[in-house]
Amino acid sequence: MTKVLFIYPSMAWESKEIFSAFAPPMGALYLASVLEHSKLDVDVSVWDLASEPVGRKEFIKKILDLNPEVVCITCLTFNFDMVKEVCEIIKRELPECYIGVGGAHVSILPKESINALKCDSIAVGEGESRIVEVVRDRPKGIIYCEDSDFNSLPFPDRKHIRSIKYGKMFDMNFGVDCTTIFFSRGCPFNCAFCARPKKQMFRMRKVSDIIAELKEIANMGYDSVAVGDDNFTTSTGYTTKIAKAVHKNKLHKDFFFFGQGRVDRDSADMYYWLRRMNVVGMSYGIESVAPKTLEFYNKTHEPTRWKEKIKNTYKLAVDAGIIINSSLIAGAPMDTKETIEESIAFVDKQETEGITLNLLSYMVGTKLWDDAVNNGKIAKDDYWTDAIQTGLTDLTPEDLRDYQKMIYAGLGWRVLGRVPLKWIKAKRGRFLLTMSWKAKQFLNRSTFEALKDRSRLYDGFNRDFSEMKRS
Ligand code: B12
Ligand code: SF4
Repeated sequence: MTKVLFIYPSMAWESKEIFSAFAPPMGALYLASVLEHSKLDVDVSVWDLASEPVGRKEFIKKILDLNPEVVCITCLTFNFDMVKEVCEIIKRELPECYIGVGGAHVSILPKESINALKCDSIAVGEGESRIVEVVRDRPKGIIYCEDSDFNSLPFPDRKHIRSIKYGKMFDMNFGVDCTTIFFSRGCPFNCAFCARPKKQMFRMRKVSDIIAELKEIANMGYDSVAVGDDNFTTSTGYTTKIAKAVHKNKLHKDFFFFGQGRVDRDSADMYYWLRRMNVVGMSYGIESVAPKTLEFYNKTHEPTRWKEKIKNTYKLAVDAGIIINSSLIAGAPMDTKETIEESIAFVDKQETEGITLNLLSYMVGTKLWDDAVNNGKIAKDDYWTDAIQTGLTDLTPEDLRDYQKMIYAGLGWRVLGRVPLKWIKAKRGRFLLTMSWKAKQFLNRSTFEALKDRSRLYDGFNRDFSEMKRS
């Protein structure tokens, strides 16, 4: 029997991040399941180190105890340094062990990654079509994978991470036992800041498979499901079909659903069914309301109609009882204090419960990063930086701190304010109340100052902007 270990590394040893135990490592769970359904005789383990962080010593002890023959690691740009160290430790402690690495970062930079990581192979793209070969034949070098046929994949094997309570943020669980499901893969849009590998096509699944997977999830005892799709509402017809099927199969009684959506998908029929499906929370990538900034981000081909789209969609979401998070980005070269404040004020006025304001990242694989490298603003080997560091914005760290204080101040009460009395007695009402109470408690005891201590996440949430210097 071949011992295979999947590792999803965190950003640093022993680090609890804002998103520790937020979502399971779905890539590893899909690949584990493909191996378990194959003819190979395998003993599979999955370590989600982002959710259950370990120290170096503990990691070495654990891996020596397990003594795997094959280790498969998921590498993103933000955990690259950890992946490198994990590879070094394994090669030193278990020289015979084969190391395969996949994930968004190595798919974007395969050659550079294989040299830097000194692993045995790098998989470019979705690994399901090649994982059996990787474990059986242990090929060396770069392996190119086909986009997976979603309808022929076994369901991801959640038993490996069943003991972890996902759905946490800021190390705080909102009283849910959550897992992730994918209804689609890929995204048909092409935002200039988006760092996913570009070749993956948008693919949908058979609705009957989705229902079967949800039934499996219900039998495992989960009470909430986050839809992991890049955009849950990309195809309104398909999403409506899923929502109807969930309702017909009474699965809306088993779960709260969450997802990420686009505001240019404002179908009243879809939102009617999302309500019946029991979707309670949606996060929307708004980025900005300023047309020039939206153009720079290539967010929409109708930037002047973006505000109207936000209004329409938020009205539908509010009527459907959905909690809304608005995700904004600050730091485009044409952003001014006025445009950022206008964006915050605009979404606030549309009854959004949460606002996340991220400082614009420049990440390898994005158009923005390519342009900035070509213009000499970023070094070719600086794979992840931000607008302030590049000097491509007039914003200062102090401005960002002010905006974030402004945003966090209102969050808890906004949620509480939206719980309609008629829901208070229902399961849904209790959930919203718990969530709002916890958010309020959290905000009482930890101000922005404390947030940054709770996390090492390198983004607008918790960055200590006052320590940043402009280059
Ligand atoms: C869920 C999610 C999160 C969650 C949880 C992460 C988790 N546990 O998976 C949270 C909220 C924590 C998160 C945070 C961030 N995320 Co995120 N996230 C995602 C998202 C939407 C889904 C991940 C997923 O489950 N994918 C589905 C599985 C099936 O795909 P996969 O993991 O890529 O695995 C496949 C292949 O890569 C390959 N593979 C993977 N490993 C291996 C190993 C071997 C050996 C082989 C053969 C193949 C292989 O096969 C797998 C099966 O097909 C992706 C977008 C996406 N669609 O992937 C972004 C994504 C991974 N995130 C991204 C970013 C930038 C971030 C943030 C930095 C955003 C921010 N500014 O705050 C933060 C980082 C903070 C942190 N410390 O974690 C980028 C990463 C880009 C990059 N170049 O690395 C992505 C691609 C989004 C994007 N469009 O830009 N994220
Ligand atoms: S940011 Fe979201 S909508 Fe834009 S291309 Fe990336 S996944 Fe698609």
